[in-house]
Amino acid sequence: MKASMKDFRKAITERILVLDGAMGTLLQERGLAPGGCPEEMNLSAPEVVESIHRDYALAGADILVANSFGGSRSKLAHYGLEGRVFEINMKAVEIARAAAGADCFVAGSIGPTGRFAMPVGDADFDELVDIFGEQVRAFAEAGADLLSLETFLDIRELKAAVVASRQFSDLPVMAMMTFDDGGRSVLGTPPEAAAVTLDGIGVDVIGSNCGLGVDGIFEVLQKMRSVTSLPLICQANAGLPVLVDGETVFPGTPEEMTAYHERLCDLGVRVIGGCCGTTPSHISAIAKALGSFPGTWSAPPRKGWLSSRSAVVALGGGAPCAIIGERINPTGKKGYSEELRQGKTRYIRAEAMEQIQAGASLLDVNCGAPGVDEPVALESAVYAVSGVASAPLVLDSSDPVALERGLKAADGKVLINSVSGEPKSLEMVLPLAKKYGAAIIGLALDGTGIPETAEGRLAVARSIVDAALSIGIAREDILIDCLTLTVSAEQERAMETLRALRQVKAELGVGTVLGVSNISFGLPQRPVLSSTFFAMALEAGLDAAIINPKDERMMDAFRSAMVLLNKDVRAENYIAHYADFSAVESSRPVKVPESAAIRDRLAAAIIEGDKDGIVSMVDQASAEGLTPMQVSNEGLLPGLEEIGRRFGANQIFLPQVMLSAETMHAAFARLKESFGDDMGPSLGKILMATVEGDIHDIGKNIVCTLLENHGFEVIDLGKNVPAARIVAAAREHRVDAVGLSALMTTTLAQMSHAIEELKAAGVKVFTMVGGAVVTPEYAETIGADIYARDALEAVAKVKAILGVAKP
Ligand code: THG
Repeated sequence: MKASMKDFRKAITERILVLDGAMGTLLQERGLAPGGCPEEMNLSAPEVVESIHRDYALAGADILVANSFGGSRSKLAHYGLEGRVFEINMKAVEIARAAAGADCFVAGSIGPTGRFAMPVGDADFDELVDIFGEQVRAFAEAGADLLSLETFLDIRELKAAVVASRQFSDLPVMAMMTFDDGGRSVLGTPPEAAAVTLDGIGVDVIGSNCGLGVDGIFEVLQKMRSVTSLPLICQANAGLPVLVDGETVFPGTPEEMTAYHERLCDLGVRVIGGCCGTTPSHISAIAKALGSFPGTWSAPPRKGWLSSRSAVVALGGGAPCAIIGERINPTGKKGYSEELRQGKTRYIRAEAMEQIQAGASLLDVNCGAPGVDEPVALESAVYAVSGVASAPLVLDSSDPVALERGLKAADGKVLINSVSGEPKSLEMVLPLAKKYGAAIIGLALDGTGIPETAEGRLAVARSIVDAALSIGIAREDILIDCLTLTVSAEQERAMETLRALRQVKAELGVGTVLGVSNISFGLPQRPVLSSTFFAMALEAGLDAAIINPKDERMMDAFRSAMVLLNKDVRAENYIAHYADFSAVESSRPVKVPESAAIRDRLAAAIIEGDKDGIVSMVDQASAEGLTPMQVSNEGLLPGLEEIGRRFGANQIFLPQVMLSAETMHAAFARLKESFGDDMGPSLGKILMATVEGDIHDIGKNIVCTLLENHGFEVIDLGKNVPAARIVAAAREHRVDAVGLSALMTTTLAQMSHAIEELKAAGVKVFTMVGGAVVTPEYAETIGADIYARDALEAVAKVKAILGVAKP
């Protein structure tokens, strides 16, 4: 093997490399017959191929891609050339090398085989690895510097190509998929899922080629960046093809290709080339434009993810706990065991769908039962589940042979469940995770069983983590199971599991998983106990839970804990699940189109809580000549009134009200920026305070926000405010009303005291009271003018009493 002097892996850390442009179209211009085999020209017309490489090298390319894209056995077979795979691919590298000189890298190019992988087609994973392996061996033998896997539509075929690249060489690998303008590959994979899968399997550079212009590829790469810290590659077409006089023309000019360079560089794109329709003049423009860009880039921190063909799920690193559906498991399920023995998958498919419906984000697949050929069963189970559910998979087996079959059948990045601390398990299972790009669950037990103490389990966990790291499995791809024991048998050890969990997270910095329901084995009403243990484990920081998602008690505990642990932002999932959903659905506005009147769009933005979108809408309204008063009264306020109506009808809840209020705030801030003091008069001045002795001010703050958003000027004295200060401030600021809040029965008296003091001092203002323990009767007793049940009622009643209800 001729090793190159240059190091591609190092080079991409130092500068952005230019890759060449299209090969096929130039070959046609220079003599390739219509319908001819492009790779055959490596043998019959090497000087033509070399001339194209030379033109790209002269244009400034750092990487020349060998003419081997269709050089696989299965592609060459169309031309009767399947016997010459080695020769054609070696020659491809040699020709490029001749043109490359000392400065350019040479990449062996691999494209799809043109066959479909099982179960859709008849290509077996091993067969695909074998086909790609022939090309890889030829490239390595001929001294290529790296491999370029391009234009893949099937993520699993691309995985096979990566496995072959690793198995038959140690060359750096760039892996690219092609996406259409709907944002997925033809076979259904979005950029995020492609990126997670390829990141997992350990390639050097990921990205996209073909299919889209540079604007489209930029969007694809942005999505990839949201889930990966790897360097990226961009190989766009020269725009989208158009038909001119019956011929396909790529209209993109060299200048258009470079318009995205700055954004690409910021994103961590380290290789930029061209695909269909690009020529040496495009590459020359790219090289010139890149000359002025900074060379270095620091990768963002890596995060834990799993993927399927069509979706990704975050794992660990602060993400909400992943729910792993446990029901595809023959334990205690006679029907499923029987189906496994008969090779049927009806139960599997039904449970896959039902568990997703119930809220599972991952699916555990376990096929181990007496009389079952586990490797065969696991493969067909993976195909069956992948066919009906988009959730990433958890392969539940301790048999390495079964695991490997499952790993070959899976489309995305799976979680292996599990490896233990026993040397034999580590030796057999960890290399599988590395080879097929899977994450792993490590069980905190070894040959001597489950250690009694948390410290003992931590020690086993540490040995698993060390072994995994040492063969190149990333820390984010390791979860440790501290093992749930049955509380009925060993009651004193339940808390030991949670103690171990906290230690593993703190000391090893890896994620954690538990088979939660084991805890309640042998006791009545198991879900009662299991769900409480689950809540405790979530508080301890559990990252993934193997549970029955169809058990409502378990999911109740989960959804509640996610709110309390501040992982369910604004309680959105909780509300979506538990609010009267039919009412919410029916009250949702028909989506307001872009073309709608700006007043309606402003209202809709308030209702939706579109904080980001509202600023430009306010600008548009101003540009259309609306005064701040009109923007507020005819756009924003009707939106807020609708929110109030829905809140009153229990169709939405406080988090959404607050989001709408924040949206309102953003709109007002923008109006103030543009109009300064020309905002029009305020509706009135309101003094707000939480009374002395009381330090609860959430409710009072919400009232302040909403009053402001409705056009009042608010003076907020804060919490724990003595009556004397309230009186002084009311007099000083000449306010129209004073709002007082108290949350505790013990501070109610202070409310009464403040109102008495205001009266005694002769300050003529309306008074309003509210807070959890305040009742309308109490308000009347102490002589308050307004009792408000909640913030929206406060606004409405203040407006009414000041006579500013509807301008
Ligand atoms: N850790 C890890 N993996 C695991 C476990 C673990 N995998 C298997 C198991 N434990 C988690 N999965 C299950 C699956 C089913 C049941 C419990 C855990 C179960 N089955 C009922 C029974 O046994 O009676 C059947 C009742 C039913 O129909 O649901 O409870 O700890 N890493």
